[in-house]
Amino acid sequence: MKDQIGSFFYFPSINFQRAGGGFGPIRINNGIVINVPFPKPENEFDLLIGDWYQQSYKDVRTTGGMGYFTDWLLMNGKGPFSLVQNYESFTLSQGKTYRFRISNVGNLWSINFRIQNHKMVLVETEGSYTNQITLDSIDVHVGQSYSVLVTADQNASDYYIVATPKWVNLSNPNAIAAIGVLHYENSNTTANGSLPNGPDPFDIDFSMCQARSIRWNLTAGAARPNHQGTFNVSNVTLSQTFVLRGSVSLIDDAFLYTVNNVSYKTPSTPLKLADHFINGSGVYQIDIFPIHSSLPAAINGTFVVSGIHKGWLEIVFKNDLNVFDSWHLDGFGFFVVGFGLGDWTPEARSTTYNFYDPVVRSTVQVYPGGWTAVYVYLDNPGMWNLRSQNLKHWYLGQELYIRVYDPDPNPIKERPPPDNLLFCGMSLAYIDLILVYFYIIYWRDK
Ligand SMILES: [Cu+2]
Repeated sequence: MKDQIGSFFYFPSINFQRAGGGFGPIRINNGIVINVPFPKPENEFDLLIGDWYQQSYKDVRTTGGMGYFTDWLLMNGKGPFSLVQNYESFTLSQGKTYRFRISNVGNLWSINFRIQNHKMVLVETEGSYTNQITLDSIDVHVGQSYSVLVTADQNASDYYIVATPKWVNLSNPNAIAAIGVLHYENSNTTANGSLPNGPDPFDIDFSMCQARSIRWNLTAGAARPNHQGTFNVSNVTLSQTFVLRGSVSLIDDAFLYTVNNVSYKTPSTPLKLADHFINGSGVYQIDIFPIHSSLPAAINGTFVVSGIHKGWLEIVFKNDLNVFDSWHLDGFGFFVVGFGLGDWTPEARSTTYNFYDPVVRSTVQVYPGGWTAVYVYLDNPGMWNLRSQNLKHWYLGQELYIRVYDPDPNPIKERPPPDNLLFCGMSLAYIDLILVYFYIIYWRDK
């Protein structure tokens, strides 16, 4: 937890289980010697919001979500105020300020979040303190988390807390909103009036403009004793650039999601073991897939690429799809330097990038038909997963691995495999047999 103060959530990474409700919040707090760049809130609330399949996730995963549509938005697992009795509700004292940690735990949909009659002050995203901007509403893409401060500065009453889907064609997006209630402790009035409207769900300019305004607070304290801004990208030299295009293709009669026309194929031997014991041989071949362009035709493949240890990597994510995408890299934060629509060209570095105070975060959105550029400092040796956080895209192959190799065998940097490793992959029945065998030997010798 050394470098990542802030708001996150956890979920199982296999078998589509996130869609079955397998998730929960994580709060990582500052050490007491580090100053937080805002006064201590009266209380903190976790708000996990996401789209929800009506059907069992086990049914949905048989096609990886193809042919299925999410049709609800839930707030902390609860249905909307207007339809259910057990809706989500938070109690506030008049005049006090609260921290809401909002995560999009959904499968496919980006959301817009807002609170009736209340402003929000953005303070944190996924382990970084942001410049504090005041917002009427905020877009939260799949896998992302934000902290906002909300002050109970209105008349004693109850107010709607609302999230609506973006980029979903509905005549009335409010009709399927996630709706919770902000309850003033001294209120006798139920939430009323019309739901607060968000921006047009198809207004990319609004969303991108807001995304660009979310910047790193350079003077805020970090997990380390020095402040966040002491480590930034204004003077770095790139060692590598990847240009990764997320798309979808027909491969062997099935629709699969791809990166540069490669749909990830999970090998039966874990990559890390194959790397450690047999140099990948027979399991994967490193650096055989293109990292600047796409293969001429889509294929399945175990996509593993080299990352240069302690080098700066630029990744440009391109989104071929007509939906929002979001990308996540395990093991590192993204310095989010730029967003754009249409084609990315190297000139974007001088015309569009923000080198001064890009926010550092774990998950970044890519607009439909657009691109997003990030910088990553590869100071963490390992075999790291880079993936679409959109569950359908990820499950159907939109991922790859970056192998960051450090020849120094210092176990503090990377722990060696455990001694009982060979039991991995062995069936439980077989392990039981071995135990029975030792049990018999034990009694025979007695
Ligand atoms: Cu991760």
